[in-house]
Amino acid sequence: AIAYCWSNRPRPAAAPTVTVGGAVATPLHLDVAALARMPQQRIEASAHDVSGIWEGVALVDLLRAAGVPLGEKLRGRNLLLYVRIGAADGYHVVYALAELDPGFRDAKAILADRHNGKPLDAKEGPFRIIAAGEKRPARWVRQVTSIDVLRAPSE
Ligand SMILES: Nc1nc2c(c(=O)[nH]1)N[C@H]1C(S)=C(S)[C@@H](COP(=O)(O)O)O[C@H]1N2
Ligand SMILES: [Mo]
Repeated sequence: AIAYCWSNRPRPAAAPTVTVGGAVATPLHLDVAALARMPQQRIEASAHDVSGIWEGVALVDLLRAAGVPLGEKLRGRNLLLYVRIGAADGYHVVYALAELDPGFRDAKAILADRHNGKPLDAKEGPFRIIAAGEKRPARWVRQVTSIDVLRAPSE
């Protein structure tokens, strides 16, 4: 006789992912392993009572991989593009695309998966945005699930 119900067996949860979508040429679904294959950046940052060293992938590298216009292509109507970061708790913030392009300004923003050398804990991670130059940590979104490129209306 079958001693257990197959569908009730415990199984590992799906690996957490971040999606890069919206007005992109190539939507992406990234897990920790996919992010680990990309160039890694490190930001030491502090804003109010949030501080430490975070490591992860530059947002601009994720956006480039998704085919978002950057560098010389970030002009005219493309300056209406913005990047909305969404989190598991429903929190959302935006960065203008130009804020994230080092061809435009000193921009250092990462999708971090490590804080002070360890994977992010459940409250913070597994993925968090950390941007250098912020005086308040309100856009350091914890528990990131989505990165969407959108265009503000021009009137
Ligand atoms: N997902 C998510 N991220 C968030 C917030 C939030 O409510 N949800 N609050 C922001 C604000 S307003 C602050 S001050 C910092 C607080 O960071 P901490 O929780 O690491 O102290 O997280 C930011 N990131
Ligand atoms: Mo805050």
